[in-house]
Amino acid sequence: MDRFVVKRRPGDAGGSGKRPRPEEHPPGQPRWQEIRAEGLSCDYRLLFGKAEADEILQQLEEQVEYFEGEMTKVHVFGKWHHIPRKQVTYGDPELTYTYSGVTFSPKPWIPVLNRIRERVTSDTGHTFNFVVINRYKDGEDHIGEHRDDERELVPRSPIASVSFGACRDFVFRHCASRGKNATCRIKPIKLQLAHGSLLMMKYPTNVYWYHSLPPRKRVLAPRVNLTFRKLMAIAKK
Ligand SMILES: O=C(O)CCC(=O)C(=O)O
Repeated sequence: MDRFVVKRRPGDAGGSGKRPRPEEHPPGQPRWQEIRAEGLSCDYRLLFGKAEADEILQQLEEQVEYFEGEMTKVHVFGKWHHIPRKQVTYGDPELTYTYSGVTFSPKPWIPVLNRIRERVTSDTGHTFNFVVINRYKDGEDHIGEHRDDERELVPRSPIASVSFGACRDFVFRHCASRGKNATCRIKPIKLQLAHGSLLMMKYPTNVYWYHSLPPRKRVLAPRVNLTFRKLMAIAKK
């Protein structure tokens, strides 16, 4: 079994303590950290310097309008639950996204989201037509283990996850190593997603690995995460 491999310099992004910002990268050093394990392929980097990330977070806090009412519930194992965070989707008008029993229609793109989306595209070469935004008011807010494997996703397209605000743990768990019926013991992979960072989750990560953002009681500051996706328009039933 391949072990988790991160190609990075000691003390580089994702850990605690002082992290170098993108503009501080010495020439010749790779800007991307490659995260590899069996069936997992992700790349991580700081995308925005601190000043720009601060400015974008402020704009997101002022301009993003989160879902309310029925749209804040999900249907899991036959029961409706309030999600322990705020959520909203923005994107191209003809698209919808069905997640945990609820179909989400996107709000129209706003300039701050286009700014982030364009930066991701210019940095990675990938285009996106939809974004799911999650806001965690503090460390009590979280998202449970899941895979992003909805049928609307363009097959094999990557998901670009951009984070602002509090640095939070992000955990990958292999599907064969979950719960009582685990058939093997592949170690979970824990990352820390920093302010202004980009995590590219590439094929086949979401086939084999679940991910979550667990509660962290000691985190007091808010965090906003945007997962940019490439969706296909699905005919309505
Ligand atoms: O907040 C995060 O980093 C994770 C978000 C997530 O898992 C999702 O949008 O599917």
